[in-house]
Amino acid sequence: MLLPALGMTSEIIATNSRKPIFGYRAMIASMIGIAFLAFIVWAHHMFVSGMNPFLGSVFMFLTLIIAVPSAVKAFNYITTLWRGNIRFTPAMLFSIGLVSFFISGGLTGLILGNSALDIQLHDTYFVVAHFHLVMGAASAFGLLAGVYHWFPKMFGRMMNEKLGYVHFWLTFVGIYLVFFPMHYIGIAGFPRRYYAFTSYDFTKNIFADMNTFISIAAIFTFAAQLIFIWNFAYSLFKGRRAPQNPWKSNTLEWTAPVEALHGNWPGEIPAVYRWAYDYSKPGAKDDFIPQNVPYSQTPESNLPHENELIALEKEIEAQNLNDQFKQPH
Ligand code: HEM
Ligand code: HEM
Ligand SMILES: [Cu+2]
Repeated sequence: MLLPALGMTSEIIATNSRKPIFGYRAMIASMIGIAFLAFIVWAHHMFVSGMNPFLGSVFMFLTLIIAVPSAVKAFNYITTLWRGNIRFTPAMLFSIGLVSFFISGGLTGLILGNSALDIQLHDTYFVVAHFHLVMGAASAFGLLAGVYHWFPKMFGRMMNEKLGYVHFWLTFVGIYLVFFPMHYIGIAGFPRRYYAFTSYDFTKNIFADMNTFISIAAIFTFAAQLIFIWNFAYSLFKGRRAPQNPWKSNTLEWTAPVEALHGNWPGEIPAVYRWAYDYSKPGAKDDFIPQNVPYSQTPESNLPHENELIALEKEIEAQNLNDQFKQPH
């Protein structure tokens, strides 16, 4: 659930920091690492199932290794922001929010991953807090960031920024108010999956206030989503017309017209000459160079090895590889 959200976040944070994503290769390796390790950690949900404690320690080890690629990603997001020329668009705020939830939810994953601690915490609200932050909140923020970022691409209109900011702050604060207190009641021993906490003596008085607080915060957070729904619906019909490339992004989707044409582009399919992260390149005229701009057009900012690629570009153009993709209209 989280990996697609992290992909969108990588794109949005780089674009709005006006910087290449920090550690591009490490980011990809971490994604693959997380995807792979995810297959061999399942028994961390079974520490108290009566399994052999030695097997538990093996799964504890495998589980805790996942913290390494996770931390690489978290640090690289922060390092991408570092000294960037940051644009706090609503999509950017939601992406940064995702990183915040990913860190706070991931840290409790480390705690739960220790079988000795999990014996105490399993089936308590500490777990509910953990997975809502890392799965519920972080993935939802990735989705929302994606909608704010690509809305102009999808519908040709801009969403209202001010409503986006209000929506972000209410949701961001709201989610922490809902899920953070769950850590405390979880550590205090409050169990999950009880349909009514008022029916048991050990939960009746001790945790009631905190639970009431969580419920109120949840209603408040849900209510804040109405702002988003309104903004979405209103902007769909009445939003300001979007410019071709509103976030000054490098990626190819922003070169296609808004109307969904057969084959997406009216004429030739654009060729990709460079990676997606030529933001704030030293010497360049603008702080972004879209991927369909050949190196031969940017002599002022090319690195030596990129200059060598110009010869290759000519070769490709000569062969006109685009021909085979040409669509009749
Ligand atoms: C640093 C990475 C993570 C670690 C070390 C970790 C570890 C754990 C552990 C040990 C548990 C079991 C707790 C228990 O039931 O006693 C757990 C529960 C859970 N985790 Fe994570 N987690 C991590 C990241 C994630 C991510 C990225 C997601 C989803 C996007 C996720 C979703 C869940 C869910 C849904 C549960 C509860 C399952 C259930 O019992 O209903 N976790 N986590
Ligand atoms: C404001 C939004 C949300 C609130 C207030 C909320 C609240 C809760 C609460 C209180 C529980 C625990 C029930 C119990 O153990 O007695 C729960 C369980 C759960 N929630 Fe959420 N949730 C929200 C959003 C989400 C989202 C977005 C996801 C997934 C992406 C999610 C996935 C789950 C899962 C997997 C469980 C465990 C169900 C089980 O115990 O079998 N929740 N939720
Ligand atoms: Cu798990």
